[in-house]
Amino acid sequence: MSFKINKLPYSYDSMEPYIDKTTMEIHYTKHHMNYFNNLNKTLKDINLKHENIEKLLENNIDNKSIRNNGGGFYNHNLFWDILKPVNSCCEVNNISSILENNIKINFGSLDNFKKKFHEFALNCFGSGWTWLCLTNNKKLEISSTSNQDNPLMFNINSSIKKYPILGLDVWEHAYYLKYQNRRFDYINAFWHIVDWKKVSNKYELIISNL
Ligand code: MN3
Repeated sequence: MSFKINKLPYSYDSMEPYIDKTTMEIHYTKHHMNYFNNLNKTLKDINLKHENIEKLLENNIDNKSIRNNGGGFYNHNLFWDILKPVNSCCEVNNISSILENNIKINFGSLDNFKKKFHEFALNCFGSGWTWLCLTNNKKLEISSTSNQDNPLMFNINSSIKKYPILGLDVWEHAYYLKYQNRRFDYINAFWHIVDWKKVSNKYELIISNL
């Protein structure tokens, strides 16, 4: 059984001016597609059956191709999912009070959370991702991972399990055409296109299963 790829639910130019059309198009049709194809090829080659992408990543960290390509496939799916087109209506994209309350408990305020997340994203050395995760003890944690790793991959060896609800791609391919070396500006731009409703839905789904 192979994974299916979702079409982007918006056009490549719908994140303008925060993420440019060419970057979105190359990012989705080349980078994401490559991870997707390589993941399915690997699963076919080793004849591996799997339940879902999360379990696959949690249980196969020692397989380099699953780690890199499965990670890339999962990470980008999450990233596309939590972005909203610039011209979409604002109120439907609002954060839920239940998530905002937990952010206040863990970070003091939504603004403080964004500042702290920004620091992590800026200081993520080389290529990687910065995450907001819900933990199995119902806390919210910010972390960064290298390459196409994500926090799910480290759950199996940890008593604290982390489940991503928000992720930012800080590989240069995600921003270089428009921002060149200015990752700082790219991170600031990101907040304009986060779909907080989607992030809230992920939060609520995960917490209801803890
Ligand atoms: Mn990417």
